[in-house]
Amino acid sequence: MPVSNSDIAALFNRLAELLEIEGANPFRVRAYRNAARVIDELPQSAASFLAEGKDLAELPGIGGDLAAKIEEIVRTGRLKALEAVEREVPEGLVELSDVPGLGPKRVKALYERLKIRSRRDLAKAVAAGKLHGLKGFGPKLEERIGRELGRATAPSKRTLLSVAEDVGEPLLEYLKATRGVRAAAIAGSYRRRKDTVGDLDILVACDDSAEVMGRFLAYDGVRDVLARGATRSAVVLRSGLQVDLRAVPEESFGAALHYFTGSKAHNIAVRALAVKRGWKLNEYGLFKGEKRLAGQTESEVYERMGLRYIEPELREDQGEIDASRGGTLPALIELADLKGDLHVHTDASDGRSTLSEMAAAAKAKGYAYLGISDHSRRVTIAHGLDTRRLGRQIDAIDRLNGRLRGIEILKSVEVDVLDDGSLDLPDSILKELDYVVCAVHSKFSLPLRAQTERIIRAMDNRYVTIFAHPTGRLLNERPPYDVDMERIIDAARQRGCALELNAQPERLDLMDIHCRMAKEAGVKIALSSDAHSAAGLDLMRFGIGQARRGWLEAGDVLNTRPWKEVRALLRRG
Ligand code: DGT
Ligand code: CA
Ligand code: CA
Repeated sequence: MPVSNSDIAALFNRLAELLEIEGANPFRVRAYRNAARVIDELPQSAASFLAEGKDLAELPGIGGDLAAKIEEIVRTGRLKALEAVEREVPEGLVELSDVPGLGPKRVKALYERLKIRSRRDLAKAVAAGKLHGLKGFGPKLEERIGRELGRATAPSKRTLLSVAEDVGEPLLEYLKATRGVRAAAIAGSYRRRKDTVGDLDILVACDDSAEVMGRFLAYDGVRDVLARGATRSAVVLRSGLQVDLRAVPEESFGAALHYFTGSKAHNIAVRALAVKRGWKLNEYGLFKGEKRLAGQTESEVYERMGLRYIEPELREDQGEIDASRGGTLPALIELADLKGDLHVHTDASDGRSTLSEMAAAAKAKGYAYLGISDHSRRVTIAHGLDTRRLGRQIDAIDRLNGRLRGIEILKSVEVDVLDDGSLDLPDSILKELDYVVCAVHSKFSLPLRAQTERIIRAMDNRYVTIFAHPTGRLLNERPPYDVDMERIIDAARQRGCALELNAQPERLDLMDIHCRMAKEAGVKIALSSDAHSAAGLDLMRFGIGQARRGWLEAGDVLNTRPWKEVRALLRRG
């Protein structure tokens, strides 16, 4: 993987932060911060910039010294200057500057005046009242720091659902193959198809729990055993993911599955309904006094409670219980509803499969159409298409369609939204396409209003029909850019644009809550794999999970329809 611009920016920002803690010359600190911003906003990757023989020193704010450092990072992935400073600054200080309310300047003051060099030192000093009267630390700030320190330390990373699936499904199969196991399932956030999971909660119904527990602890992928018991054990797998296993009798499996699927908020709300009737609901069953009313299956539990079955993806206490009682639950979209995919790449840009390989794979999945949306020219790292190359692709698709039976290949592009909201390709070529996907790949740090208006301006183009991965987030890597989704949804509605739900496991963008907002506004969703290879078409299942969490039904999603109907919906006035 080439070093990305955001990697380079992160190294410079960290260097600036450490230098500031060290009390370095403020101009130097600012120069590195500036460089980070310039690189971050560069419309092209620094790596390709260099590969084209261009001189980085010509960029604003980048002198010869910075240019050499950028080149070092691109070549080696490292920055020696940063490593040198990292050796000088006590480790705890860096961690301290992550405490909300404490920037590098305050960390430096704490270190110099009170010899505070870790979160622990700081917690002690706060408790002892040593921050009183320290210049720059008023009572409000002191209170805030105390509060922040009381919280758990830096949030640990959650595991992507796709990674949890890779690790969890083989383990589940292994447990299912144990003698005496009647049923087994992964519950928790995994079953609710959340984009990330904190840990896996596996449930088994079995005759002999000791046998299952023994086999679980002996699993090849186990790194540490955290707890072992007759009906409950917990381990950490080599991937770092924690797994809790619970064994229950078969007659309680449904109640336990309901309990451990959660969410906690959903459980509490359902249990309150039981209590209202004078019943008791827990992981063993639904009881009236000593009498078991239900428990073997989840459906039975819901039914006995007077509720229609609630799909796991909806169980967040976001109105699903009232909808269940009132008979207004959505009929959630399923994978089999999809008739095509509207956003995939080929090896013309950064995909790894050819046009005809992608077409064959889509046909094998039973799709009636496949939309090719390769990158446009400005995304140089992805070898984006200019007008001439896109024109050639259009001809190639026409020829391919002449040969293919049973599937139609659609002509599209993932056109880059430029800094001012104009598009990276002229209308003269966009109008030759079946539809146009647009997306943001740069200037992630624009303020809320400017970013929102930039995107709305892109949607103003009459050929744009789908706005892809609308918030730009990359799970565990990059937060969403600042954008007013309410305004974006409203603008999409006015212009007859659709919003994409990108099924890539690290994107899942739109997020669930925004899917629901879009649905309520009557804005259609394009559920797209954004596949970069033939195998990538299968990532669609993660998008389906997110769509279901967003209460989407087949009718809310464009590509559950035949292409003719999609085309009619996308046609702009
Ligand atoms: P995660 O692991 O952070 O992604 O989220 P979950 O939802 O998997 O949560 P987890 O692993 O802590 O617990 C699994 C399920 O167990 C949770 O969804 C609901 C249930 N549960 C856990 N603690 C409680 C509780 O205190 N009360 C109730 N009613 N249910 C609980
Ligand atoms: Ca969990
Ligand atoms: Ca758990």
